[in-house]
Amino acid sequence: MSKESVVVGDPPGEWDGTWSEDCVLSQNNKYQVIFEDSSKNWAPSEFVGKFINPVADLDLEQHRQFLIVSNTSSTITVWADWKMITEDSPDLWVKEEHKYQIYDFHLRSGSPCIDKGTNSDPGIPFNLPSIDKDENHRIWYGNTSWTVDMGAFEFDSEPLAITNIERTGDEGTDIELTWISSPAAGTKYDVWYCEDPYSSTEGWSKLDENVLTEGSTTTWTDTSIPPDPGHRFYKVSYGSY
Ligand SMILES: [Ca+2]
Repeated sequence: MSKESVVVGDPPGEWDGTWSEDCVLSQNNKYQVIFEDSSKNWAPSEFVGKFINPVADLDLEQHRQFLIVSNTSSTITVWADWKMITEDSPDLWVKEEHKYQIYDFHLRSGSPCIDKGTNSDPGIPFNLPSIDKDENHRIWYGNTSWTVDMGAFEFDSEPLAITNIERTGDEGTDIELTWISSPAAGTKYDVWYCEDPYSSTEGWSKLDENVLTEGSTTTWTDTSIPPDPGHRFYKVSYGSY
């Protein structure tokens, strides 16, 4: 990922600061650690999914970044190994007065990384996933074409979501599904159903696979419904490119 594209244009110092307390182990999850800067008044949850280097003054190369799970007005909770950031690394133990920096790796409008990837899978070890790190479509229109972006997040992309379900066919027995899809050539989807998504014994059954995209939405019809179907729940997942 181009460092320039995610750093240039960031309001300088907007999210930087200095901890007011030593970090503490979360009481709710032993793999979460909480930091506090009592001088801040952040919006709750505004940093969820972003990354933080909690010792930016010591780790200038920014190796040490943690995924932010949640935040309150003055605290930030991250996924972290408590032992690693305290006992195993006493020099890097996050204490009061350490400085931190928060990073957002989502591309900004105008980033040179938008639509500059390669849709054709470059192969191992860089297999193109079906979704980005936000679980949105991996290939989406940025500003020039339906081309994958560089980096972990696809700019302006949308999640895969079923937008319409309706009965069709002469007997009204077929069910037509429509979902948000990517028009990128070769994008494929799998269609699933189950009768009780909350059942502990029944799983999802695949109705069809590798359904080719039809554009910005894709429609597929379930003609397999028995005379007395009861309930039927649907989901669509990403097939492959
Ligand atoms: Ca794109």
